[in-house]
Amino acid sequence: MELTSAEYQYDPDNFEVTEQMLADYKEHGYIMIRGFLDKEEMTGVKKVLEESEMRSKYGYGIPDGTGKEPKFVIWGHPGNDVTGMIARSEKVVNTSEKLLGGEVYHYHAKFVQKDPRTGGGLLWHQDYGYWYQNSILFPDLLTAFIAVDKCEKANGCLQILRGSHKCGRIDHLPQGGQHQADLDRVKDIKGICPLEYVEMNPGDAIFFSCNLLHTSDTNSSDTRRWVLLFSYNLKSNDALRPHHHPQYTPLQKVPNSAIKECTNYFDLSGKDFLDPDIDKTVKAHKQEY
Ligand SMILES: O=C(O)CCC(=O)C(=O)O
Repeated sequence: MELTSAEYQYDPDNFEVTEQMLADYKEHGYIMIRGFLDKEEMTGVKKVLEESEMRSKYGYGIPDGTGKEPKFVIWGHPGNDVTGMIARSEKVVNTSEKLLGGEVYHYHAKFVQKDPRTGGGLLWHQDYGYWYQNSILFPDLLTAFIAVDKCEKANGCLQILRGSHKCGRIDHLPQGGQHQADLDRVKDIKGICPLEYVEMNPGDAIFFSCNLLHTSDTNSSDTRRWVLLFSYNLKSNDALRPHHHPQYTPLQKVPNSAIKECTNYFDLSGKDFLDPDIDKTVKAHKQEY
């Protein structure tokens, strides 16, 4: 895939957030880092997702209002399995700290599964559109969205409105089990902020602002689309009140090498999986995975 502006290639021997990356994040609301996780790292991630009890025990759908639903697993703390090492790795955490400008904590992580042909979509939204309800006062959060599978138009890749984070938080209304941004407003913003289909290879990562408008379509292809999202909040922006995601908890950072060294694929203790019944911001559909 060709690199465009706000896109970078990960170099394991020499990676740092540059002034240009910071400027791109500020201007466009995201930066894309191709090859952020390599094949060996992704093999460990896939082993957790494919072989542990995570999906069968903690997964549920969140309907998109069209009769379809993407499936989710959401957890509060990183834990010590391979996905936890990624969440705590210097490359993910330091990048988030540089982009947000201070110490961050792990707000929560998500696994999103869109099954071939049946997987539902994500409605247009800003993450801060609903995180706002959790007594978080400033939009000082971001998400590192990592492709587990190849993400293309046909299987419902991420779509963003470049630069839309600058509009500030816009109104959201419940739709299906999700929250949807005011579509008249989204239409107006689309006239100014270009729509981009964010096609990704496994291991690519996009770091995006919690006010960036984004969506993704249903999966109309024969291939699955799995992704991982790690969200971080500034310590200084801690939620004022306890809610269904963690408040400030110091992150135990690990060196990047810990991702490959980790052989824990099955002990998911310490992750604090979210029971969707206590999540006041979505309506989940519990089902057999
Ligand atoms: O999986 C996707 O395409 C987007 C996920 C997302 O936007 C979310 O979970 O808030």
